[in-house]
Order: sequence, then structure tokens, then C-alpha cells
Amino acid sequence: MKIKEIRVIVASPGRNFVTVKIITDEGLYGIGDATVNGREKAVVAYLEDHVAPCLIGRDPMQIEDIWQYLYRGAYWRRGPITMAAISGVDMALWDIKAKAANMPLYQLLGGASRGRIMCYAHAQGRTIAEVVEAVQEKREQGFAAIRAQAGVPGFESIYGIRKDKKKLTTLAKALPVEEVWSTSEYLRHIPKVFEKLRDVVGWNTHLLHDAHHRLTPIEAARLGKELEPFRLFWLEDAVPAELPEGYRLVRQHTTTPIALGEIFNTIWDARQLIEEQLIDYIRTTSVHAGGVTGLRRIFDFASIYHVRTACHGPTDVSPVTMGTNLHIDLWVPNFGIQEYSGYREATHEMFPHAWSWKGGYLHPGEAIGHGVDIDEAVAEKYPYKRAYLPVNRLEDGTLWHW
Ligand code: KDG
Ligand code: MG
Repeated sequence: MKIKEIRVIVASPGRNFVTVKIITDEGLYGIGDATVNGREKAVVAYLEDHVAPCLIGRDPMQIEDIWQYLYRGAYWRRGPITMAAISGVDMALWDIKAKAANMPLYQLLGGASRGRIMCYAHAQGRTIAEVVEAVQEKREQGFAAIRAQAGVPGFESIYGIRKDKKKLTTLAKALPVEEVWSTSEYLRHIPKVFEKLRDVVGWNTHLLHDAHHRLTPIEAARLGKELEPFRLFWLEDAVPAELPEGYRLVRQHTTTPIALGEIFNTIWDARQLIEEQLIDYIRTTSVHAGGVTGLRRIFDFASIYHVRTACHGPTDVSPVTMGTNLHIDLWVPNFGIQEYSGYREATHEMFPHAWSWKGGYLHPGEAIGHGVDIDEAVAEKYPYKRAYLPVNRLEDGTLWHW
């Protein structure tokens, strides 16, 4: 079997997705996700100009060799653009291999270790009352785990939670929206949010919170400590992770579990955090951390250090990533949880998929391959639209982490 053609499809059924389609001379094809939110076209150029020409004529079964060829062979290693391109190719190749083997991908990985995959939903609101209502709504839908994000009093818009309720994707069409942030106000407010949530929902629902890289280690340590009475499932991305040893301080001061890694691209980004047991959950996901090949390596390594998996699954990773993650989730021995924030109807229409969601649980389905396809005619209806994530400033104008 040989790779005959590689198509890179960019479409925006509500938000932008970059999809790789690898077609073989035997008619089998595979699909991969290569989306990097806000920088999509960079991956498209990388794939079309630099990757696709090197792969035509190669044997699609040689997944490891192709992965190494694109990783080591580029000389310029790692980074989100390179790794998203490698991930897209890798997912498509595993899809082809599983189709050729006539089995669902999870069977190729070693078979199912569980019957269903626990996932967590997003709930957010500007006020505590709104957050409580949003969490209750998710509980009624059957979610056993819910991430709660709250606005901070006195601030117009925090972490995409806006007063005017306009969707960020609409606002961000031209240039990035700018938000204003105060760590001290946030730190005073968040424990009150979780105190109220525990009062209302009791102890049977897992509650999670994402600090989105905005704190210093000592601030994160304090927040973790103050949240201890409310027994969070985790505190996510408390501190930017470029300096992994910063997490030692967080770890020394709190027993609130720590989750990290949604923006990591390789095992090297996660190595020290895992090896020193500074985190409890590793959030790497198939589209940003090297596809099935990269993710499997990270997760196996994490299993030695009591670190469990928690694949990133926001609306800006496509249903192809979701499907691929779910096959890994079903197999991986050290599974923790899967993020699931759902998709718009148009996105489901563009990516027909075998995976399914019911209440708080997901399953990859029994279709051969990873079970996600792309309807190219539907994709044509939704052309790419430039869009950005917001940026964040402190009250004095200093650019901060979003
Ligand atoms: O593109 C950025 C989003 O994926 C990110 O803001 C979502 O933090 C996120 C999460 O935990 O899902
Ligand atoms: Mg996050």
C-alpha cells in the first residue's frame, strides 16, 4: 500500500478546523485533526508545503518511521505547529492501519480496559448564582464531573465570560479581544464560588476548576489550600509550565490535585512534572502531542508515576481528535477523565462519527478505524474565517496570560 494523495481541508462550521485526509493507492483513507486555535493557516502551510510532498509514495503502515521522519528529520523539533502537523498525519495513519486490520483503533492498542469513559462538562456564569444554575443544568444532563468557571465581581469579562453574553468567536473576528484581569480579586472570589457550589450540589458531583495559567506558584499554592475543604477533582493550569520546578512550591503546600499539559506538545514538556510527581493528571491531547504515537508514549510514561490521563477536549479540537482520544481513553490503563465541551450541529454534520455521548459518559463506538470521517461537501459550505483567542491585561495594562 502507498500514500497516493494528502488533502488538507480547512473549514469553519462555527469555528476553524484543519483536517488531514490521507488517501492510499488501494482506496483506503484516513482522517486526522491538525487544528491550532488562532494559528490554523500556519499548520496548513506546514502540511501542504513541507510535509505532504515528502510522504507521497511512502508505505502508510510505517507509522513509527513516518513519525520519526517528520520529528527528527525536520531538524527543527517540537513546537505547536510542527507537532499539530505530525499529529494530523499520525491520526490519519492509525485510522488507515485500523481500517486495514478491520478493527476499531482501541483493539489495535490492546483492547478496552473499561466499558465507558467518564467525561466532564463546562459550566460557567458571571455571578455565583449563574454558575450554580449552569452546574445544576449539567448535573441534570447526567454529568458526574463539571468544571466551574466564574466571573469576578467588578470585571467586565473574565476568561471569555462576558456581561453582554456575546460569543467570543463573534467578537474575535477582526483582532483579539482584550480582557482585564486582577489576580487578587480572583483569589478572593473563587473559594466563595466553590463553597456555594458544595452547599448546593453536595459531594457526589466532581468539581473542577481551570486557572488558565494566570497565577504564580505561591498564589496557586494559596488557592489550592483554600479550596481543600471543597475537595476539587482538580485545579488545572494554575501556573504557566515553562518552569516546571515552579510546581514544587504548589505541591508542597496543597493536597488539591493538580492537572496540567493541554498546551504541551511532547513528552519532553511533561517529563519533569511527571517524574517528580508534581501533577496528578496529564492533559495532553492527540492533536497537539503527536497523535496516537505521541500520546501513547506520554501516557505509558505517566503510568509509572501515578499520573492519570485527562485529554484536553474543548470545542476547538475537532471531533476527529475527540474520536481518537476516546479510543486511547478506552484502552489506557491509567485513565483519569476526558474533557467534553460538546459541538455545534454543523460540526457534527461535517464530521460524521461513531463515537457517542450519553450523560456523563462517552464511547468511541465499534466502527473500524477511529470511526470519524469528514464530509467534504459540507466542509465547502463553511469557509475559513480568521479568528483569535482573547488576550489578557492587568489593570495597569501589563500583558498577562490568557
Ligand atoms: O484554544 C484554547 C482552548 O482550548 C482553551 O482555552 C480551553 O483551557 C481550556 C480547556 O481546559 O478546555
Ligand atoms: Mg484548560
